Amino acid sequence: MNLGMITIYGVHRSRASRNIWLAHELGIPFKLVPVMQLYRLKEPIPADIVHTRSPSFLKVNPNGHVPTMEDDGLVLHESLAINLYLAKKHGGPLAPANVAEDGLMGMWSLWAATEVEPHSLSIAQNGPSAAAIDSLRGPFAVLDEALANGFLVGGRFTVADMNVVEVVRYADGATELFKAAPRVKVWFETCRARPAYRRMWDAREKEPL
Ligand SMILES: N[C@@H](CCC(=O)N[C@@H](CS)C(=O)NCC(=O)O)C(=O)O
Repeated sequence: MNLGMITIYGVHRSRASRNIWLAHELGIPFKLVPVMQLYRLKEPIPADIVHTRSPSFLKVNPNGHVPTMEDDGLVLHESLAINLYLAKKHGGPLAPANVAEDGLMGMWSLWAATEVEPHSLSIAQNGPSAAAIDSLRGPFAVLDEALANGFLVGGRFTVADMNVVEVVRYADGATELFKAAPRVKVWFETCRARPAYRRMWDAREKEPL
């Protein structure tokens, strides 16, 4: 098994944060190649800035999105899939212990991407609209119920929690959702208090807006 250094394309202020958090949790080295979201840049764009529509980056990810990860010739897009891959590759408590846990971790990751992210992203980008909050009441109730054992899978902190926390985070501004889901609130704070998360977040805060 190759355990060499992986490359992550993106910046801390992007969904690459999910992969950087996991790399810190796993204690694996990585090279971060800065690729900025095009929509964050003002014209004229300096020639030395690589962004999501730069021809050099489109060769790596024709979707024109970050993050992308490279590991010994394997190129993966999709932040949540990258996390599932890295967790499984490196094993340990963050990874599924068996096929059933693998199924659950995949389920929660897809649930976050489809049931939560469209609405939580709308809150992050446009503020907590009534429509976005209403759309998230159901998913937050489901999540609250699922957290009866403290974490989503196997009663321990895993990559499933990381993937869902990172998507729920976009709804952080909708405090009423967290008030109505006390287990979600505790779990969210517990996961974000982890040293690996703080390390990612501190670096993120240092990046220019
Ligand atoms: N589903 C993808 C979404 C990737 C995505 O939309 N990334 C944003 C940054 S967080 C991006 O690259 N936006 C720049 C653009 O669309 O030009 C994932 O989870 O990796």
